Order: sequence, then C-alpha cells, then structure tokens
Amino acid sequence: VTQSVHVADLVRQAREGRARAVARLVSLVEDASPVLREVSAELAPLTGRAHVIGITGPPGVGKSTTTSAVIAALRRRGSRVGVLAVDPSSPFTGGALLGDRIRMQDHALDAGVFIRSMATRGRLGGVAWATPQAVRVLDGVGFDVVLVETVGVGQSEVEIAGLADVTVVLLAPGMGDGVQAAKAGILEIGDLFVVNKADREGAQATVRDLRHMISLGFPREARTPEEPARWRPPVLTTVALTGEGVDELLDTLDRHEQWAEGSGELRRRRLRRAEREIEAIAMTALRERMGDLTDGPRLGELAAAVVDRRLDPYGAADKMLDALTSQSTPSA
Ligand SMILES: Nc1nc2c(ncn2[C@@H]2O[C@H](COP(=O)(O)OP(=O)(O)O)[C@@H](O)[C@H]2O)c(=O)[nH]1
Ligand SMILES: [Mg+2]
Repeated sequence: VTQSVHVADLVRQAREGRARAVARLVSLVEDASPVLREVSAELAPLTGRAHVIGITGPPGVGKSTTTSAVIAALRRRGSRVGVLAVDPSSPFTGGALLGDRIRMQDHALDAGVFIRSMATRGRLGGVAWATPQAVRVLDGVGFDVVLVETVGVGQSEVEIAGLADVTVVLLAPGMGDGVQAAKAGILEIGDLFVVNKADREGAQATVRDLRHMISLGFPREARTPEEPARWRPPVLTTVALTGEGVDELLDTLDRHEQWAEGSGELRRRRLRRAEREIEAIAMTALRERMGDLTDGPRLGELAAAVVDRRLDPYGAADKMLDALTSQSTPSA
C-alpha cells in the first residue's frame, strides 16, 4: 500500500516535469522493478500522445549529434522532448554512451528535455524488454516527442527501431552507400533517410545511390489508381554539427505523421508495438517461472521418475508445463 502511494507520487511529480522523478521511473524499468506493474497501471491512461521517433544508423554517422540538433529544433517549436539513447552492443555504459552524453549536454539544464542512456544489463529480456516500457513512461509523463537513438548494426537494433511511430535512418557519405544499407537490413525499416555530414565529399553520390535503392521497391507497374498512396521514403541531407537541414527533417517528419494517421499506419504500428511489449513481458514472466521450476525440487522429482521408468521424458515435460499453467490461471 505504501508503495502504491509512492508510485502515484512519483508519477505526479514526473508529470509536473521533475527530472528526478522521471529518472526514477526509467530506473524502475531498467531494474525490472516489481512496482512496474503499478507504474504501468498509473500511466496507461495517459499514454498515446507522444510522437515516437526512432533514429538509427551505423556507429559514427552522427546520430547523437543529429539528435541534439533535433532536440534544439523541437524546443524552438515548443515541444517537450524525452530521449533514450540505446546501445545494445555495450554491456556497460561505455565510450559510445559517454560520447552521446557529451554531444547532448547542451540540453542538460533544459527542464523541457530529458535524456537517458540505456545499456544492456544482462537482465532477462534486455533492452528489447526495457525500451518499449521506457518509451511508454516518457509518453505517459507528458513528453510531446520521444526520440529513441539506436545503433543500427544487428537484428535487435532493427527490432528496437521498429518500435517507433517513424524511423529515421541516418547514413554518412562513404560509409553508408545504398548497397551497404540494404545488406544491413536498414533499407526496409527507414521511413526517411538522412545523409548526414553533407559538408563532406560524396554526400550527393550517397543520396543518389539511396534514391535508386528505394526506387527498386516502387516498381511502376505495381501502381494502380485504387492503391492507397504508399509512403515513399524521402532522402534528405543534413550537417548535424551546424543544424543545417534539420528544419526540413522536422517538416518531413510532420508530413509522415499526417500520412501515418490518415492511412491507419500509425495505429498499425502502435498495435505492433503493444503486441511486442505484451509478448516480451509475458515471455519474461514465463522464463522466470520456468527457472523456478527447473531450479526447484520439482525437476529432481521428475528426473527420478524418468530414471526409475515411472514416466517418459515427454510425460515429465507435460507435468512441468501443467504446473506452469496452473500457476498462471488463478481463476478459471
Ligand atoms: N563533418 C561532420 N561531422 C559530423 C557531423 N555530424 C556529426 N559529426 C561528427 O561525427 C562524429 C560522430 O558523431 P556522433 O553523433 O557521436 O555519431 P553516432 O555514433 O552516430 O551517435 C563526431 O565526431 C561528430 O562531431 C556533420 O554533419 N559533419
Ligand atoms: Mg551516438
């Protein structure tokens, strides 16, 4: 009972814009705290208002610098911004995250901005479990925009990027031509592509290359008049260091939001996000219970039954699963 009072207080303080309360709530998610159930119940009715923007791309292309420039532009437009910098590749808060913090420290004193780095802590579920819940927290406490920066190099990163309402894929000249992007699987997840470091040589070639790769997914003969307009990912250029191109990026994000709302795509994505979130919570709970069963005396008993030929291993596994089911259905 005392804990539920705490949670309600914490949520209220976070909604008043107190950074420490927001940080506490995100920590509860990172620690997979038992009070998350309460936090979730408190926040659920308040969610669904934030625009969730994923920013992904290979290391070093300028994601954090771009994120910082996007924060500045959003603040000029009056939005409150929550940022999660997710790095699944580093088990501890390492150099990459430190760099992120340095690049975003311009906003450290701004009460309208909350920035948090999240790393894998080797816990069940990892960032794939924690990120959607942290997004939900920032949404629920009232941020207008939630930016999620992830390193786009592997499968889990692609999954995290898939959590967003819109995904921006960032590349830089030379290191991210279209073919490479296709190989890394990030061509499919991008709603819009940004060639950052446009102050460097080769940016226009990368833009052309990307546009060509994207056009392959839009064959002319497949277009029919009845087909609802598909979103064709635009390719923009930015110089994140100076903020050049960032206003165009925000305008394009606005355009995508309007399209996504009108076409039903936004709802489809949010449904998918909720499905994954539920699945991750359920699977984690299930694995914990399995752990209890396999560690406990029950497995020993079943093993003895198999060795003594009173039971075959399939029958024993059924009994283990029966025990799980009876645990998870309190009333039926
Ligand atoms: N020349 C140039 N350098 C940039 C630009 N944006 C970022 N950088 C630099 O690229 C490096 C990596 O940036 P960072 O934002 O940490 O990349 P991340 O790993 O994708 O988050 C840093 O040294 C930045 O200063 C840009 O537009 N032009
Ligand atoms: Mg970064």
